[in-house]
Amino acid sequence: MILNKNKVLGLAALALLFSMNACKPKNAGSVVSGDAAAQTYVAPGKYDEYYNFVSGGFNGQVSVYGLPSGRLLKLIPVFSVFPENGYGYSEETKPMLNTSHGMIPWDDQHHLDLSQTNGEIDGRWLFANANNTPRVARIDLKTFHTNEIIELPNSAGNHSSPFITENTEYVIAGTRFSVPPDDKNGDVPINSYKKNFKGTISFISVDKTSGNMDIAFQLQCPAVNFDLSHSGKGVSSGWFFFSCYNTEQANTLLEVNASKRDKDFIMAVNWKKAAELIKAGKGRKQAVKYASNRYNEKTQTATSTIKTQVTVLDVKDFPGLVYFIPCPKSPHGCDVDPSGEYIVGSGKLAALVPVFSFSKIQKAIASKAFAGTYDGIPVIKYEAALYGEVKKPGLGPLHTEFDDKGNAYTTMFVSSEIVKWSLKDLKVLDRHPVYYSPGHLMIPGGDTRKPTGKYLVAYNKITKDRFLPTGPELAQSAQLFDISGDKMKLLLDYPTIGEPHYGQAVKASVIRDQSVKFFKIEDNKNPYVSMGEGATKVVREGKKVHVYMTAIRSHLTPDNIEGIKVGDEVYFHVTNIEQDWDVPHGFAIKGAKTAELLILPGETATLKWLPEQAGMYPFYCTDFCSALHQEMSGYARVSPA
Ligand code: CUK
Ligand code: CUA
Repeated sequence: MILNKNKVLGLAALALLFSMNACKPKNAGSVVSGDAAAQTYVAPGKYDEYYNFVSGGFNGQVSVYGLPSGRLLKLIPVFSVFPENGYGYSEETKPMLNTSHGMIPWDDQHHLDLSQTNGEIDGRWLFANANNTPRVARIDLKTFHTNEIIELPNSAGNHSSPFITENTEYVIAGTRFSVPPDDKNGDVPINSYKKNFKGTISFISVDKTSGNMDIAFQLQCPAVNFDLSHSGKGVSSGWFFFSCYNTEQANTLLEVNASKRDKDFIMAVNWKKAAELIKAGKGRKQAVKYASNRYNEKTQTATSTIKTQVTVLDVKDFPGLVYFIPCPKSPHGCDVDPSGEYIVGSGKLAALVPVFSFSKIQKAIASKAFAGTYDGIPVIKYEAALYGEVKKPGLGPLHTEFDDKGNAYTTMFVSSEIVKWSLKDLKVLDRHPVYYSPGHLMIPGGDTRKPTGKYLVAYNKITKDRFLPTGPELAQSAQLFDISGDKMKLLLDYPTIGEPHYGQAVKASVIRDQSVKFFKIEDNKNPYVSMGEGATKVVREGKKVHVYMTAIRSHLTPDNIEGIKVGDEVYFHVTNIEQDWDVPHGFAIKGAKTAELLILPGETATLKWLPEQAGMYPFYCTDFCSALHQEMSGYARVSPA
């Protein structure tokens, strides 16, 4: 890396603009009044009104909160191993984290989208992206289990993902880093970017009944960075919109290279047309390698399959498929209003928020109001697509959501505030400081056809001086606002887990009553299930020792195991034969280099153990499950080989 003096100065200026503490709100100490407490108080024994799913960022998980209380309900392990319940450690769940690079125990999780029917949240599934090793996960909202993870070839930095179409026809994922396609030699000079690198958008189909995902097709695009996206809806049904930065196609993203253009792009994709072209056989087959991992709730076992082909459409070969719309400057958020008519681009280095009109875009296409082409793709004239600009909204606009009254709310990262503005006349109506530097915000249903208008949550990057200090590392935070009146009202601060990027929320009633309380033991098709204590056994197959074990209050059966030798591979297949809600049992054994198991009623989970030294190894239940929990233990004897 070679820096000249101008580049260093340019970088310093950018760093200053984005320095997290540059703009601390003036009334940083503001206190909310007593009725805010009443509005967020959920009495003991009462349920919250909303489920709120929040991305975990660099912890790779998804957390579930209740709103308006801000109470943490659960952490759903998705892309990272979770020693607390053995996710990624148990034999049943290990395949979920398989990729074409082998097993990966971590990722960076940014965005969530709830499945929709007719543009409304239907409460079936939650989709989550992994940024680092590109993947999309599907979480089943009956069990809150990660049921599927699919890897994305031709991608790197799966950031513009996973945003879904109105009827969950597709989960859509745009690559943040353009890379040489997987079937080309990727071992090329980095500065051959313009020649060898490509941007890719994946269309992942979702089976209407099972939810099973597969890559339906991919669009090969110019080498820009896709940052965020949202589906068209209503009038813009069948279209998808992506924010693109680094339209300079610079191979070093130092500010002088990647942010020198005054405008980058929103890319509009006619996905219905793309699907028709694929159906008509216009795609080309490309050799790739990607993992498709599914967890089967019946066999309670995950399997991983490596797939070897995708169908690709080169967008430049199909006129009418995609268009670029200039958007100032390094756009981040790309949000579509409930009617589908307005597309909001948030240029994080711009001092305005451009709002594009879908009907004007259609007219511009029909009348060829183009300002040239970009890598063979028509660029619509800015003015021809523009509905208007929100002037002086604040500094560092990032993300926008919508309420049910025609208002939009945009986060201002640099000036640390939420700005409410009217979609009709683009006038700023209200602004409220947040503490500090908000990334995304979320209104329940705020990216769907039917937003609610009661709450808004800001997800902030900086919390210093808001909570008790905990050393150099502080939790990031969420702030709950009441948006039912003309002015936003701050109700509650609460810490989050990992880095919250995006969130989703839905009325609790949509999900609550479908929740599985326990698994029926007679439905358990795990090949290593023990249907009762009488079915437990220890079976040796060469070096493998299978311990079929049951757990029920308050014993593990068998609890004395002899005959294990150093060098054996021991598999503890533990079945929790309880048939009641909320009675998990745990399983851990001394010296195990994996994790514990947490086994839910009716479930079987397997811990693999490789004893390396002769000796006596106690094992026990880790979850205080009854008055005799401490008695729920046993011994495994290991003899020399
Ligand atoms: S990004 Cu995190 S603040 Cu990954 Cu959606 Cu904008
Ligand atoms: Cu089972 Cu403690």
